[in-house]
Amino acid sequence: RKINIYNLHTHIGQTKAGVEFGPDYLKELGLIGRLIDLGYEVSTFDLYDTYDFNKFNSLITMKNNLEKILDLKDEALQLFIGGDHSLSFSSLSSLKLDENSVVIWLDAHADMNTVSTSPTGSLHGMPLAYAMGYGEENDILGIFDKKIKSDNVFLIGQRAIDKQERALIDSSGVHFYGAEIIEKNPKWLEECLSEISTRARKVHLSFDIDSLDSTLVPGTGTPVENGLSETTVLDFIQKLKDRVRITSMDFVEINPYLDMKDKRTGKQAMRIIEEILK
Ligand code: DIR
Ligand code: MN
Ligand code: MN
Ligand code: MN
Repeated sequence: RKINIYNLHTHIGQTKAGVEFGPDYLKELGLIGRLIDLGYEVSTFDLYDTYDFNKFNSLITMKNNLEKILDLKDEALQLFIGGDHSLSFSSLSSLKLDENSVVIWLDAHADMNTVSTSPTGSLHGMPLAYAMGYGEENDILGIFDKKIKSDNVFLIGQRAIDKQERALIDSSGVHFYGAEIIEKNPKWLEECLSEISTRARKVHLSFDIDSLDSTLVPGTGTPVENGLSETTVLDFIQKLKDRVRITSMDFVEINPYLDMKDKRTGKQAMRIIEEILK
């Protein structure tokens, strides 16, 4: 088994210092050793945001640099560790996902704003909209020469959605399993998994650590209450793996500067990533 780890030390997608050290934090918590124990042959690559004074240019530089090193030969699992969620502009566009790929967005947020709808201007709140072809042609939309079909997109765990994101969720046709649906409808999991597995055998999992409840992951830039439990996430992952193959994954928004007290978020992240990769 091979795994390529791309440590994308992004931070320009949001405002809090420290998230760019997420990959170093997981390394310190023993990630590489665990992967070797699990039988992986591990390659790692590191890329950093440029200080371009123009965030769009920095995004484009990251994407171009990733494309130069991304090794899509052989059957290696591609793991993109952040950094903030703006790294998905690079991962999703470089992977050249096609009609037969499903994208799962596990996140407290929908990340479906565009430059013109975003209330904050934060790029980490936008990658999914652009990946599906929303946004303006002359801005960062140019990053995606291939768009992802909204009917192949599954949002899971959301509970902090901006007004215009809500409208786009409804009009775009993405599959929506927000935190409230998960809590109230025990049938969500079976329904969601069968929808996923009828669409594709290969899955890109975009995992924002803030999908978990804020008490479990205080060390993230925008923690949100009423979130998913560890059991819900692990159960979903185990059953997902029974049905499809996770071929690529983003693992984002772990901020060690916000996790100094007891390393709770880092340890939680390690338990989840091990479960996904074992
Ligand atoms: C919010 C927050 N929807 C925004 N997004 C976050 O700024 O667009 N995404 N935190 O992870
Ligand atoms: Mn996110
Ligand atoms: Mn989020
Ligand atoms: Mn549909």
